[in-house]
Amino acid sequence: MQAREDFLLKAYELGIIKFGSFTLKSGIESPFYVDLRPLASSPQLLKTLSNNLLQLVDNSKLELICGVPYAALPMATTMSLESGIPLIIKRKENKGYGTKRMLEGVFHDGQNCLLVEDVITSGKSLVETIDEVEKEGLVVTDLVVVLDREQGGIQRLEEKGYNVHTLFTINEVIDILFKYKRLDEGEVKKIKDFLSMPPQAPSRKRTPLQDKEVQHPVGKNMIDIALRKKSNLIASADVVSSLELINLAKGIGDKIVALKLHSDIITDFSWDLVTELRTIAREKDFLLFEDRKFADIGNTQELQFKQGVYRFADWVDMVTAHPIAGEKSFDVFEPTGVVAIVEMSSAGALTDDYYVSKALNIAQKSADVFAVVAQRQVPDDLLLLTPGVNIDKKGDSKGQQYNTPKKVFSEYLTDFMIVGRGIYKANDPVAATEEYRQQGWKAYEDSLS
Ligand code: 6AU
Repeated sequence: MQAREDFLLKAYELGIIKFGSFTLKSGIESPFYVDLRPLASSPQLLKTLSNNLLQLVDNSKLELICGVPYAALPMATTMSLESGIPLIIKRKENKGYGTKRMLEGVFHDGQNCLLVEDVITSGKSLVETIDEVEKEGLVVTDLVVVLDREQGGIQRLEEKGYNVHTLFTINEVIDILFKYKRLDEGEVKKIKDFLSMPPQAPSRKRTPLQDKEVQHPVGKNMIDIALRKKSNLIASADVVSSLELINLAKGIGDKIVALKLHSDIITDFSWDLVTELRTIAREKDFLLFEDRKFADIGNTQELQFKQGVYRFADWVDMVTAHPIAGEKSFDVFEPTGVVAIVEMSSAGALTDDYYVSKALNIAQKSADVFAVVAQRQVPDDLLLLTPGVNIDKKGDSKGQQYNTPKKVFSEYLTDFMIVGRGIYKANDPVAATEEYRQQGWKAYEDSLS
């Protein structure tokens, strides 16, 4: 066996490439998913890889090495240690204080810097990185890349005059894995068919709410309310007293589809509150949505849902739950509708493409899940609920990230937006609710054509 093949098989055992069905950030369904970060867990493989990458270029002209964050950072560090060429570190974001530099380390204008990247797809993000490095006065002539997904990235960079050296192409990887029986013929065909077609984003056409194939009664009810009220707004009532909650529910109830609660933040939670909320919900025609984000094994979730102080099972129409504990953990909520959290809105959330694909698979298999919370287009048999929506703000100081109603309805094809502080912190929450209702419904209608 060649050294390259040996390296690849060992890396494969570490889990750097997975086969199945993965929804990428672009919305494209890919039969494989590559993540080279596990390589850092094997010092020996990392060293072998780094030496192989060094051999791809003429080291004599190189003065600096820089890895594109994050997967390539350990590779670049190892290459620096092995070759004696100094490392510089590129930030992902400007830290906003101090030196405000995008590059850290000792360097001066005109030095030649080798860029290291794990995977190249379209090459777009590498072009941006090169730009940032060049803006700091460095010269980039060469790049080394571990895996080329063969989707036009190399050509894009070569057209701009850069030399790109790659260790493997995805087709080579598939051939080697087939040769050593890690993949069967059917899998290879599926992947090669995918690779030979130009990558295509899924249909951007939205299914109107009345045509959605949602089976769950709570999901159907949500759609009916939305059409009756011309509203796709879920208000997140993250207030901490019963009085505030009741006043909010009475004031905005006729403009919303659901009132989302975090019962455990209400200091004076009581059964009187529950009774009053149910009465207002009936009068104003909205659903009660507990955002409990269950995340435990089925048995514990069942106790948390049916027992304790809140006894959600007795009074809420819908609840959120993480699919982290697997499909069976959802079996305890019936007849309450379940909204699976498959992707979070906050910066640095662990819900990457791989997690989202697996979470969507679980959500689609469960009869009790009728909707998901996510920041991307999802399969049409699920309703998409998107939080992180605010007309005036881009985010908060604790990681929340906001989009506008227009963006979530036109780009993610969201069915319902969730708005918290944009409403309950507004000077006039009733007027703010009306503004969000109008903007949300218009953005939805515009996205139908
Ligand atoms: O508009 P905000 O930022 O004031 O509030 C957003 C609401 C909060 C969060 O707990 C919730 O939406 N949320 C969720 C949900 C609904 O599950 C998931 C998520 O990824 N981000 C998020 O903000 O009550």
